[in-house]
Amino acid sequence: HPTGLKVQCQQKGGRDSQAHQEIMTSYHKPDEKTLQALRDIANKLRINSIKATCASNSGHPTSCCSAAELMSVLFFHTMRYKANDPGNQCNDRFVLSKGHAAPVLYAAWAEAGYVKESDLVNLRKIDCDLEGHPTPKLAFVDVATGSLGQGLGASCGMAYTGKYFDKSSYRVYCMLGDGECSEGSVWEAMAFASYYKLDNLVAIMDVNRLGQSEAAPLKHDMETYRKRCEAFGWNTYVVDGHDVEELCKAFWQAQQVKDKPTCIVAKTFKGKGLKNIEDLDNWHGKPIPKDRVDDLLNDLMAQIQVPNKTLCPEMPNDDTAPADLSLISLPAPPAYKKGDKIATRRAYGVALAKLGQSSQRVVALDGDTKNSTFSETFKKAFPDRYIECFIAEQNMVGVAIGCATRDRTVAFASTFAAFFSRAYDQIRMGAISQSNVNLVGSHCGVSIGEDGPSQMALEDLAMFRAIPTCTVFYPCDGVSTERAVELAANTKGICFIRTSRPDTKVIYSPDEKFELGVAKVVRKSDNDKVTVIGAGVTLHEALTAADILANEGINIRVIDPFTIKPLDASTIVASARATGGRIITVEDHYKEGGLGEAVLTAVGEEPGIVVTRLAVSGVPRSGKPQELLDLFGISISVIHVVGLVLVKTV
Ligand SMILES: Cc1ncc(C[n+]2csc(CCOP(=O)(O)OP(=O)(O)O)c2C)c(N)n1
Ligand SMILES: *[C@@H]1O[C@H](CO)[C@@H](O)[C@H](O)[C@H]1NC(C)=O
Ligand SMILES: *[C@@H]1O[C@H](CO)[C@@H](O)[C@H](O)[C@H]1NC(C)=O
Repeated sequence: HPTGLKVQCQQKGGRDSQAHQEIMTSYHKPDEKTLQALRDIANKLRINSIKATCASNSGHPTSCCSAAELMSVLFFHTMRYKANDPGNQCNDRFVLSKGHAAPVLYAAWAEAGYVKESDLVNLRKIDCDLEGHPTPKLAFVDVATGSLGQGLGASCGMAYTGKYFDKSSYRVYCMLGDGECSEGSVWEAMAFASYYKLDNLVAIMDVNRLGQSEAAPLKHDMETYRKRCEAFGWNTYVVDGHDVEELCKAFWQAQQVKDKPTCIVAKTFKGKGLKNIEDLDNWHGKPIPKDRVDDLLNDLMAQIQVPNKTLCPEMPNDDTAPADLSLISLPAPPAYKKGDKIATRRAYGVALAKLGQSSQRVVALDGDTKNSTFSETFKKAFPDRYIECFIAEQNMVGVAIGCATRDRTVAFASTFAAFFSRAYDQIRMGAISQSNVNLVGSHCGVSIGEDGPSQMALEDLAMFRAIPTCTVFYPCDGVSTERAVELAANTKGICFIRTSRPDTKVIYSPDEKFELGVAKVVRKSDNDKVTVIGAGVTLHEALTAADILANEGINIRVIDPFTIKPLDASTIVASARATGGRIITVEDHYKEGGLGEAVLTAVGEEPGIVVTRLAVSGVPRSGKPQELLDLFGISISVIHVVGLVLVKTV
């Protein structure tokens, strides 16, 4: 809904219009009136950024001012988009990676007519979606930014999707700060973009010399920026970031370049246009003091030559159809028989390849572990829908989130579950971004065996449980894995699927139905003495322990939670009540934040239930999987003994 269309401007036709074709073949300098209008808009953006941050008495006006000409030229000369439909799939994308400059983004959308200009002063207020940093609560924001270093990875995902999946003409623009460029994730994305020849991607580095507490390391050393960008395979232009004509030309040139992404390295000044503030230390994140604001606003207004002139962005090509992501289901039920043995990681690959048959929009990513996670099964079936991200997990998660924006794809990114920990900031931001990305972590726990603790995920359940939008699947066999993958494809928010390395027995029949938050009671009698809750490999340990105990005349109940979040509290509580209030949890994860703590939370307000937790404690080591399960107290024998003790002590 266009909230603030102030001066209705008539947007012109798309890129393939005849007038535009002519422009495309050779560069024409914009006429002086247009250039002046772009300068004027830049100053209007400054004015509105200052007014908004003064009204909220917080925010980053000087970070906005360095980017004002860049934003003006991008939004009112270079980018093609429907100003009254910012989320349209045909539009060029813009990612403000330096998210703290949000006020200048909001001011640009006010200038474009989408945001009401009078709303800008509600910046950062509890009842206004113009938050301190951009989030997709706003239709013109695809990914949340503000944790620096993440915008370019997501932009790579959008550009990859535009070029290779949508095969459309929309382009992706990403603005970074120079301080931000110390983040390694920026350079992971730089390497990815050139490797995949993302010529529809433009990065803009706003090199205003300063960071937060001091200057950025390279200051205004533009040649070093150029060399770094070129070394990473980018077409690079070093420009004066306050010269609108130079910017128009550089962005135009970027559109002509084939097979390379372009980086515009813009030399700017922080606080540009603000007397006694411009290019000075100690102004990061500070609103303009009240006693100086009128003077500074007057200075800026005096620069504006044609106050009421608006420029209309050009319309995009209508060459991107909406994608249908509704109900993606397995083309056939799981093909496993009870008693078959298959690792859940291997079943993941089979499941994803099957889903790929159902929808062209299912895509997979991996970080050079595809023959361990079995995403290679999908790659073999659909090579064009597989993105190798190499060993750069932060970037892989960012790219996957980018691929999933605007509902263009259903993305599944896999690696060893342990290595998602280094992308935790991207995952956390993915929740703020309302991302529907699916993450699949193999090689969980000590049951991976010989490779040792560096490869074992023992924190991942805690990590993903803490993500507010996240569903956590922990399947135990081939059938439940296949259903987990199918459910994840259709579940909003972030989904995490935890898969295991060892082969495990298939315990469900192919027609078994699975739902989020619905546990399976897999072993039950009328006189069960204890409820044991296991998941993945430990569910199978629990089942064998149940057999042994049954031979000794003691029946126990065994529960497979299927999803750890949401957790089926009612089944757990009912089972505990039926088994004398006794629960044993057993998990291949550290004690903190895993299955046991999830169960404790579920029964926390229930009187008379006692939870005994078996989990990995301390740093593990190499060994055989079964030896490690024994050593860390999560194997059959330990469940057996603890079960006996609990029953005998009553
Ligand atoms: C990952 C991360 N670390 C630290 C911060 C805190 N922070 C916000 S802005 C900023 C300085 C950014 O400098 P630069 O990228 O040059 O942007 P500028 O404001 O100068 O345009 C810092 C350190 C953050 N937001 N994210
Ligand atoms: C033009 O802009 C000025 C200054 O912002 C404003 O006072 C005036 O009302 C505007 N005129 C029109 C016709 O919109
Ligand atoms: C993965 O593939 C490589 C190359 O074919 C091979 O050397 C390696 O052993 C494989 N790894 C696994 C875990 O299968």
